[in-house]
Amino acid sequence: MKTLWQHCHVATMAQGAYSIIEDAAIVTSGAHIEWIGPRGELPPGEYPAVNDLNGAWVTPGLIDCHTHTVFGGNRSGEFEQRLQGVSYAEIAAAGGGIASTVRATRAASEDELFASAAKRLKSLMRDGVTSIEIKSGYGLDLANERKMLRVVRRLSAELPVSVRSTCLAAHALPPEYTDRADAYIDHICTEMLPALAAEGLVDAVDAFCEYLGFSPEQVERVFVAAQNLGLPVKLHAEQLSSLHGSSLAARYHALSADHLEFMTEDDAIAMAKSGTVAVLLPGAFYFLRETQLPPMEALRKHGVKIAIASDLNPGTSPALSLRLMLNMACTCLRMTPEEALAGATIHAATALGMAETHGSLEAGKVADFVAWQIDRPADLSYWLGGDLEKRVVRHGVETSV
Ligand code: DI6
Ligand code: FE
Repeated sequence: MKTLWQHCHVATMAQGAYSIIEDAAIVTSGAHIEWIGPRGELPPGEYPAVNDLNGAWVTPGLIDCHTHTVFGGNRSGEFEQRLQGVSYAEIAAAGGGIASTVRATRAASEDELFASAAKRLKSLMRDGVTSIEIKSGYGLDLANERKMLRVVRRLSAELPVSVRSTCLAAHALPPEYTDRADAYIDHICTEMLPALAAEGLVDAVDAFCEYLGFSPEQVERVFVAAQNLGLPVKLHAEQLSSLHGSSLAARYHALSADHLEFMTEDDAIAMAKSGTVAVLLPGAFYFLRETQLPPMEALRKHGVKIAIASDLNPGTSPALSLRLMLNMACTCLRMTPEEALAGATIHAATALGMAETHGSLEAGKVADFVAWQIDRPADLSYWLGGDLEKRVVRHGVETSV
């Protein structure tokens, strides 16, 4: 059915800029945008349904392109301990840190993981998110990675949001493989990835390239295995040190390299050449009180597309609002509100390999958009969280969570 949406202004985000249409009209047909432009140029025709958007600013539905939404337990107790002076090393030695989330995730049933993840996902959705990426990586064995990825698929089936699943089995070394990282990588490449891919649970493959995680050589083996299965790759790179994981990601035409505080200009050049998106994660930057900024000028100079995501995870970014991340992108990473919004729409779509259909408001694309009762697009990165008045349309249909 054809629907007309009018009495609005639109920031289409085409080509990564606001690309504003004032006094706009949008015609949707089923799940797609059939026409979008100035209302005065609306093609004559029958519009069986007409929606008055009351002067709203319409943007593409927000896209959170890097999250770890599914996990057991949480680490607010460790947060409190750290602020009382207990060091991260002491917490880790007592079995805390990522190992505690792995234990809690393994102990949780699929239903329990679904219930807790759905609450977090709904919080992001109430903030205008219509597409999201969710990683595994707290199971670290076949059965538990499968359990996490099944929860990801179920979230997609049961909530009005498009979900991409990423297998992050190479996130940390499971206790069964202490001091045997290469053997764990073998297990990922020969057993886990082929099985999970065959079950249709994996849209992309990620790894944690860091001295605390896996070496570039180990990551490369995971990338080769992913490519043999026809799966695109992405990478956690240069978060804590410079191992040139982002250049490695570029060599494998990764969809994105993420974090990137310690990347070099040469890494930026390699990413620009391969079209690999730089996903910056201001929540983790803030929560870890990081002081090393990603090389913003090098990224801009070489034309690397920059996306912004929540990195929602229990250890380093317990972030339940993508709009708050836009604010942090501006205040902490010195981005402009326009760059930040492009980072959570069109460039986030590119980071998920879905920019053909999502991320900007153009004829032919999927009709996922948010009509915000705001004064101007910069409001989206100006307000610190809160619940902005809005209407959310997904696949051409108004939704609520
Ligand atoms: N980088 C991070 O910041 C998170 N994972 C990663 O690869 C941390 C995950 C955690 O601490 O639970
Ligand atoms: Fe992450």
